[in-house]
Amino acid sequence: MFEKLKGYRVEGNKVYFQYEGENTGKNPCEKNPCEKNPCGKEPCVEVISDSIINVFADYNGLGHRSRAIEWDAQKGNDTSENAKSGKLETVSQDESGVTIKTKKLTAVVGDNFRVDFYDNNGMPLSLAFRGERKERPAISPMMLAFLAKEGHASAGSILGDYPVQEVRALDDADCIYGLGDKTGFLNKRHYMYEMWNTDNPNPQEDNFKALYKSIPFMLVLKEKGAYGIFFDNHSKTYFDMGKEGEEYYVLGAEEGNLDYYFIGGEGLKDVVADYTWLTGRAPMQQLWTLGFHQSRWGYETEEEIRGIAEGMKKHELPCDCIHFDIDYMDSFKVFTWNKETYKDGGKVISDFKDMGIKAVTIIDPGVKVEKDYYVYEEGMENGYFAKTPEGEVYVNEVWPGDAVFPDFGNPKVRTWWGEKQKYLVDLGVAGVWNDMNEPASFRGPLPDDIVFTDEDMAAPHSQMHNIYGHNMAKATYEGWKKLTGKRPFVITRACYGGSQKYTTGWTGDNHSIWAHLRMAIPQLCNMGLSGMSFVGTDVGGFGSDCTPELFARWIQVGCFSPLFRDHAAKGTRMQEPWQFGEEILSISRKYINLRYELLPYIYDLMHECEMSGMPMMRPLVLEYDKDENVKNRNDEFMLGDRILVAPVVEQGAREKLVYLPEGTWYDYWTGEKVEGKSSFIRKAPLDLCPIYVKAGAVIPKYPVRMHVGEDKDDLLILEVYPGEGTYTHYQDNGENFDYHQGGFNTYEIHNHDGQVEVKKQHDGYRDYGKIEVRKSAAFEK
Ligand code: MIG
Repeated sequence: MFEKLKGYRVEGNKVYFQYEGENTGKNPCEKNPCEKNPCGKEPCVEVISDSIINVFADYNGLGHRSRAIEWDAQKGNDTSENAKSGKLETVSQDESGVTIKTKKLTAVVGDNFRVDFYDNNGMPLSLAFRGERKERPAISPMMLAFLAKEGHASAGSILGDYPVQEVRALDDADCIYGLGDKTGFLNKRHYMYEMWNTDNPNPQEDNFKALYKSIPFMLVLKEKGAYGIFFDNHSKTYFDMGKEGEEYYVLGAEEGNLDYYFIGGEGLKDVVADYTWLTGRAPMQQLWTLGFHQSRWGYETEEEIRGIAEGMKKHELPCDCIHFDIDYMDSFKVFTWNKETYKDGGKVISDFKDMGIKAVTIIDPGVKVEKDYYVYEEGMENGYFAKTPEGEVYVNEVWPGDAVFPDFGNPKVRTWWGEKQKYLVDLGVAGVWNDMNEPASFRGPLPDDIVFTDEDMAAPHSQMHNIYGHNMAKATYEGWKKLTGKRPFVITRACYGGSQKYTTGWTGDNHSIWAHLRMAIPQLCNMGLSGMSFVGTDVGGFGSDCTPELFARWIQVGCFSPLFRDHAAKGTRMQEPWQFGEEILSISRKYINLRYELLPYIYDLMHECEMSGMPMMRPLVLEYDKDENVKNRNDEFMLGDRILVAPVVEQGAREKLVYLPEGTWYDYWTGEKVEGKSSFIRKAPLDLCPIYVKAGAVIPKYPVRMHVGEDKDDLLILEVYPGEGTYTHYQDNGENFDYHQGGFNTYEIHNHDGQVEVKKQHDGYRDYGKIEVRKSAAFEK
């Protein structure tokens, strides 16, 4: 379509290009005929910051319609770096094309709208692919039909050539990370994925192409340098990460625009910082959200769920939250309470509150079709539900039976949905868990042409699907913020790039199988690299029956996952920590206690995430991206930059092969010193998860408590390790937005081999009752 480059013009930070053949060839927008700007006339390269460049071809004539980048919403949430904005420094043209320079990057735009990116030393970061694409052997229609008989439906997929596409070169050493919530391993190279929010309850395998969330963002770690590409097209997109051919990857879509952000950096951290600057950073949550959460689908009565709270106390298990799954609703109608089985909602919740336990309730999008049901009636009166192309309200089936789907892309619907939250707020609920918002449906998927609203215009389901959960979470977040003034706690199953501004997430319906415990590590780490820092898996596994050993090992991973929630499906083996006998109960207590000790450390990481975008839970490669040994490491992870966790994720294993990157480390349990860049075997009986702490570290801790609000003399413990180190500790009220107005303290802490100096840096909140320095076991060795 774009052939020979004819010319260009500069407008501020944008450069527009004129091509021969602009209006010829394949029309990428057959689905939505072009009006204003046919076939990407005058594609554009725009400098967003010194290290971010947008590449854009306006195929549908609608301009950028990003739902991930919302500069206004992003203001309050990232402070220091908001000032950063780039400038186009120079534009020049020679035979290779038009060269655009910023302070950090060079883009060269040539024929066929090929864009190459270099750092400012002339080192190529990412080049358009120029070779021949590989065609795989075609299969005859007859053979295809034959194969389909045994269920090989996807056999015979041939070369993926998409109306909207970008094909870029891969170097041999390149590793690919990110892509949000995907199955499989940390490094996504050689695999193929789709971005289409999908509820598929089958046990997820490495070869699944899509799960509930679509975050079309990839990071490429090169032998030297790193970059990211955010393909901001929220229709169904395809990410062939070197499956079709070894030397290139393909980003494709059937509709929407070619609209991607290139982020260049020296290392992965630069790319994560820039991506989260571009799409917004996960803000601080309330402190209690970092506590332990207990949940289950199928606590059928008020007595049963009360028994869970009592069980926590009886077994001396710290707990901050119990989740109310769909069982609490009247006939699965959202914003109602089942008075028969769950009695007086306000009473249970306030009794829980007296025990120091918060309630989070599930809310699905599907609204039951029922005359006189207020949510349905209000929505019908105002035209708030999605419609068929013929203008009828669209009905499909979900939990309540026939249900209709709120049109969350309409700002009025979001406001309404936000106001509906008052029902929960008034009951004393502390947060909302959004499920089924892919949206999922029982009578087949929603057809592509169901009509939704995209802010100020109608848009089909095919374009609104991937941002449905995002918009629902946004509505929920904004409603809670207005109603409570506190940091809204929203957990979502489906989302899109940028959703981290509004919501935390969990990975949906995993199973109680070892493969899924193993998968949890790369899955959560890649979500963190994709902006979603506050995430967790269902500890113990959702579907299938958990075993005592699996539970013990899973709680050891959950302990370090940002969202630490035990959850299981109706009909599976009971899965509270006391269901597996004394040994497993005491292992659970040990790790839940450890979690409560680590709260101030994890809280610091949550603050760091809001400031810099760095995820709380991280793959080793984020910290050590020059270390070949960690580029494909799936079975270890880090919590921040100084705690390394090497959990056992194999059934029967009582040893773990541990790798530590460069530097000096200390065994958390024994204090033993280990030099990094080495592998060794650590004994790991069932009650032991190998943990290593970096030399010079200061780890802020709290005394164990039964819930975060419990008074423990307001004591902060600074656990120190041999070596030299500095650390910044952050403290605020853990609840509202006062910290955006300076209501916080920071402490700069210097550790000189156990001699500790604490200096208050920012003084905007009350002091701790007491700060105590404790030397870790490493000093005794
Ligand atoms: O189709 O609300 O992923 O966590 O317990 C099942 C019942 C619907 C799916 C969620 C799961 C939740 C369950 N839900």
